[in-house]
Amino acid sequence: MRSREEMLQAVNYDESKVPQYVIPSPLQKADGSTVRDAAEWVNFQRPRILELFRREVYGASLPRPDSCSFQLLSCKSDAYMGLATRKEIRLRFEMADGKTHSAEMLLYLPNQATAPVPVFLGLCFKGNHVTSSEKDVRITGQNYPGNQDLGEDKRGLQAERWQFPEVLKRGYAAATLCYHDFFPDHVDGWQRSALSLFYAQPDSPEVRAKHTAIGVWAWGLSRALDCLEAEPGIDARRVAVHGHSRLGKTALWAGAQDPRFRLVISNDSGCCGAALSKRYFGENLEVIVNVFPHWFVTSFAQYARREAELPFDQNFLISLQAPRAVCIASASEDLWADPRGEFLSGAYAGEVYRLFGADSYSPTQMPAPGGRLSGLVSYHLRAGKHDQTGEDWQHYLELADRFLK
Ligand code: GTR
Repeated sequence: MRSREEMLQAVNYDESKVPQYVIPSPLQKADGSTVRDAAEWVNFQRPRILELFRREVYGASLPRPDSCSFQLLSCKSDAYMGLATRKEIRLRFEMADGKTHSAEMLLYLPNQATAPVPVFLGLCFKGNHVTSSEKDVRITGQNYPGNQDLGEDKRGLQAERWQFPEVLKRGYAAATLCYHDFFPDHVDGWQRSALSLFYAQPDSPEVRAKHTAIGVWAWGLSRALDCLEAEPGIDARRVAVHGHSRLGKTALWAGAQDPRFRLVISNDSGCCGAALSKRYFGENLEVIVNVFPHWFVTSFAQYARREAELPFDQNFLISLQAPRAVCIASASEDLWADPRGEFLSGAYAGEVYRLFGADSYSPTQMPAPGGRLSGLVSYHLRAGKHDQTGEDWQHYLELADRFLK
């Protein structure tokens, strides 16, 4: 095995060194024939591709726990100077044998609403208190042992990434939970993860072969949606799921498994998110499976440095969102995430959208920095670095106005 330094030195940032590659078609069936229509896609091919990703990449889907309860921890009717009502809700999961696990949601509902509203749901990195500029949000994310990053002094640090006041003014609710609540993002996070509901030994080779952190985070998004369905102020048929970077990968996997998500947003999700693996540009499979082994089923490591042998690529993951709206966002300086590879997977998902009478953009239409392509499959390239900013949100809100209202 190569050392980490050798692996990082081998990372390719040169477009002229992208290998010749063939992008597999999600429409091609195992017998070599091609899916002909939307019914065959929905009933035959889509379930097979989902199963492929479960087995090869993100792990088995988890069921609902035996019971879930939603406990209101706080309610503030004049959040953001009267713009919103803020709720903090504990999601408590319980199994018949008594095992429990919980997570905490931060939810803002726009006060101007006269009817149930659509909602943006996303997991956050450092705790709910880091997403909001309000100083009295409960500190969450402490399920990540020893993380000094999650304290009082980090309040509001990533509020820019969430744009709550703007989202609320536009008539949307916004919800978040910390991803560590579901699976602490660490190679040894298994024991404290929600997998403990389902397994006596979550940290065993058998469980690692079958489940992943990304899978558990995606499960958490679906459980959060269960909670939003119980919330009278929310119209749970109009939900956007979004995520940045590793949580963008997670949003795509959540959208693939749970069709209740009507708009699926991937921000700078990169390798094993929206980016095509076979381009071997920026982060590659060798790096990602070695640095983040808990994100993938154990056997996925077999494709490290063997991207050409993958029987699928990430255009399949985008295709699993069809015919719902999907937005792929890149940042021009975020070469680690391969903006062109992220763009192309959306283009190559077009053949599945076409079965539904929709379409994507073409592979030749890559916009310059600052440009956007807006449709059922949409893409934008923000000028700048790996991040999620107000500019990204302008496109998300425009798409939500179109597809969720
Ligand atoms: C990086 C990782 C990326 C991306 C990113 C993030 O270290 O290599 O795939 O997930 O972290 O989540 O910020």
